[in-house]
Amino acid sequence: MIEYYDISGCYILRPWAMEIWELLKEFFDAEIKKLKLKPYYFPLFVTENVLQKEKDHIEGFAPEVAWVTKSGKSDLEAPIAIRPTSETVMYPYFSKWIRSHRDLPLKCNQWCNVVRWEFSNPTPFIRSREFLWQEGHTVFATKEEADEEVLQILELYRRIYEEFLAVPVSKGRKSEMEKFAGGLYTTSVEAFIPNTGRGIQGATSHCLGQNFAKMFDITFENEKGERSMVWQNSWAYTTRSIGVMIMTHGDDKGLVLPPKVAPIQVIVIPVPFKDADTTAIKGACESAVYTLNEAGIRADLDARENYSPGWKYSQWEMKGVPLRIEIGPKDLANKQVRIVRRDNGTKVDIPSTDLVEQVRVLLDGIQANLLETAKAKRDACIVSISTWDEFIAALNDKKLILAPWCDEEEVEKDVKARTKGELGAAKTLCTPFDQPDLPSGTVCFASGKPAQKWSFWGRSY
Ligand code: 87F
Repeated sequence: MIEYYDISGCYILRPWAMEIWELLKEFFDAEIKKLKLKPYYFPLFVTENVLQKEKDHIEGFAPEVAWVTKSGKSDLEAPIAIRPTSETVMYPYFSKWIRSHRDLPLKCNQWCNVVRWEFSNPTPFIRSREFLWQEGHTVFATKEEADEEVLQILELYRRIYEEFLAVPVSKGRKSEMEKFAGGLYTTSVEAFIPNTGRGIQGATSHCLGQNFAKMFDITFENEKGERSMVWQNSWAYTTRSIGVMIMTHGDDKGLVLPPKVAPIQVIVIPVPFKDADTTAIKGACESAVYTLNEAGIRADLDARENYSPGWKYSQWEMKGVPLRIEIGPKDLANKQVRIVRRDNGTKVDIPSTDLVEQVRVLLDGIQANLLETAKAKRDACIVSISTWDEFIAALNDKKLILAPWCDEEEVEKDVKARTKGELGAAKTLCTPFDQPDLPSGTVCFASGKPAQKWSFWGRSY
C-alpha cells in the first residue's frame, strides 16, 4: 500500500492504497453533490497575517504549521504557510462572495492534501505529516440549516466506515475540551481498535457557529434588508480512514479488504498440474474474469508464469483480496471453479454457470461478516462503569469505557492528569447520540457530582 520516504511522516501511497481512496471518494463525492456541494480548489499557501486571524483557531495548532521561507537561495519577503486546513484560506473570499441572502447557502468542497508537522510518532495512514482529505465548508443564513447539515454529513461518514470499510463507529458529540476550538460544537464518528485498546476519531463534522463570520466579516443582507451574520460548518475525513480499516480487519496473513473497497475483489489463478491442458485452463480463467468484469465485479487474472499457484495464493492473501478463484484440470472437467474466501478461509466448488450469482452472494456475505465480526469484537470491549476504581481497572484492561459524567471541563482535565503515563492519558472520545438510560441520582465517576450524560472514555490515537 505504501512505500517509506526519506522525510519522516511522509509516505508514498501506491495504487493499492490510492484505489481504495478513489472508491471512497467516488461514493462520498456523489453523495455530497446530491446535497448541492460544489467542487472548488483553493491554493496550498496562506499568508501569516490571514492564518493568524482567528486566534482561538490557530492557538495550540501553531507548532504544527509548516512554512516556506525561501525561493532558491533568497529569503521570501514574508514566510508563507502551507495549509493545515483551509478555513483561513477560504473565508476571506466567502466574505467577498456573499452579499445577499440570495448568495446563500454557499456549499464548497475540496479534495486536497494538507500538511501538519506532527512530532509524536508518525504512522502510515494514522498519523502522517501530509495527508489527503476532503474538506467541506458551508455557509447558511440560519443555525437550523447548519445544524441539519452537520448530521447529514456525519451520517455519510458513518456510511463510509460501516458500509464501505466495514468498521463499526459511534456517532456523537465532542466535549468542550476535545471540540475544534474555533467552532461552536463538534460531532464525530469514533472507532475503536481492540488490540491496542485505543479509540480513534474517524471523521469530524463541525458547526462553526458565527465565530469565523465575525473574524472574517462574513455577513449578508436578509429578506428584510438587514445585515446578518452567517452560520458556518466545516467537515472532513482523511486517508486515516484507510488505516482504521487496516487495523480493524488485518490478520496474521496480512490485509483483509472489505469487498466494497477492494481494488480487486476476485483474483483468478490458473492451477496447471503437470501434463494438464494449460491453454484450456488459461482460457477458462480468462473467460471467468471476462464474465465477472462484464457483471461489474472487479476481477483480475494472475497469469504470471514465474510464480507457483501457492506463492500467488499467499501474495493475494497478504494483499487482502476477498475471493480467490482456482481453476485446475479437475475444475475444467467438471465445469466448475473453486472459490476461497479471504475472511474465513472456507472453500466451495461452484458450477461455472452460477459464477456471477455465487460471487455476488459471497462478496456480500464477506462485507456483512467483516462488519459483524468487527462489531462483536468492539462491543465485547465496551464496559459501563460507575466508580473511579472501575474506570482505572477498565482502562488498564484496554476497554472502551462508557461512564456517567458531569460534563465539566475541569473534571476532564483532572482525569487526564490522573491517568497520565507511558501509554498516554485517558480522555473523552465522544458523548454518543445513542444514550443508555441515566437513572436520576447517578453520579459522575470522577467527581461524584450529578451525572449529565454517558460518555465514551479511553486512550486514543
Ligand atoms: C493544525 C495546524 C493548524 C487541526 C491544525 O476538522 C490548524 C489546525 O485548525 C486546525 N489541526 N485544525 C482543526 C481543523 C478543523 C476543521 N477544518 C476543516 C476540521 C474539518 C475540516
